[in-house]
Amino acid sequence: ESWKFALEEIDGSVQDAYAEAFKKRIEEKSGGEVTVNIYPYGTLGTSTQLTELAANGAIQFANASPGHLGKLIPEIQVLSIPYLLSQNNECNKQVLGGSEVIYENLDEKFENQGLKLLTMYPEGQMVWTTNKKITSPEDFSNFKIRVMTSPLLVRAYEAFGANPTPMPYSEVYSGLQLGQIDGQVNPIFAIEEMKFYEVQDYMIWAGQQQFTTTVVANYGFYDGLSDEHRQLVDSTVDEMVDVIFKTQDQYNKERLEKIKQTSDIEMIHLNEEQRAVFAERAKQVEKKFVEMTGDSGEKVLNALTQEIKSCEDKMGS
Ligand code: 6CS
Repeated sequence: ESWKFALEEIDGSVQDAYAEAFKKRIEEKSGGEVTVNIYPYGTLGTSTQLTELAANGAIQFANASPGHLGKLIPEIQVLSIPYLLSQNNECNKQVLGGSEVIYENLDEKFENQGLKLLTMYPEGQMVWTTNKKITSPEDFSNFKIRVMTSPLLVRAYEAFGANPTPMPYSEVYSGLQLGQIDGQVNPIFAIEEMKFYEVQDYMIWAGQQQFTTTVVANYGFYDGLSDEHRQLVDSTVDEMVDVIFKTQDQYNKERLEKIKQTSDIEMIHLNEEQRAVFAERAKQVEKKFVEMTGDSGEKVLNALTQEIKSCEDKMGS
């Protein structure tokens, strides 16, 4: 048996590290009975297209990031509300990797789209890269910032005072180079491997957002697995929670050093006061989210907020 796993990121990325480790485990544990083929970004299509392929069963597994999933599953955009996830990434890992409340609330939404939600994991703090120094919403005036294609992200960056432009990942580098956009936002490892830092002047930390992704399977495929194979998938997904958390942390640290060594891009960390101004604006985004998703979205929002808070209380952060 052969399973296809499609990525929204290129070779050497965090999603690639996940898929490689997943593949290795599945193939070993199944004694070679199952093989996994990995399709990095660029081989099968944009994020949106990969989700379609997984939903229609052309592929068995795919990464489907909330940043691109919002039109199909509006509730998943809860993960795109700025300043909602924890500053303590350990809590994000725990809640995204294991919270039954969150999965209970989201399972059905994915199933309705032909998808099985297998797992969610953080890939690192998202950093703005820009051609202009941005420290306040006023600085964002008339600033074209590329966002992923989920509708809530447009709302979020409007609330921050910018002109958001949704576009696929593959078009960002040329968009920056040609001046069609003035900036974009992504975790550090991606800024390095996609070379965005080469065509930008600033990297700006505002603490607003953790990049998160989901791994989905085709629903019919997952549902039709033998008990043995379902157990194989489920146990591997469980094991991967800690593995990928360490990897993303390491990749983001290493790649930041690489950027520092190879470029003179200016790095700016917004202070508490500057962040608070953006955080205040994020409250409008939370409202928009509830408007967009109604009761079901509000339930997910409340569950997530509570789970994060109780983790932070436990960890004393
Ligand atoms: O910005 C994007 O569209 C993409 N960024 C990352 C880090 N992963 C996948 C996503 O599609």
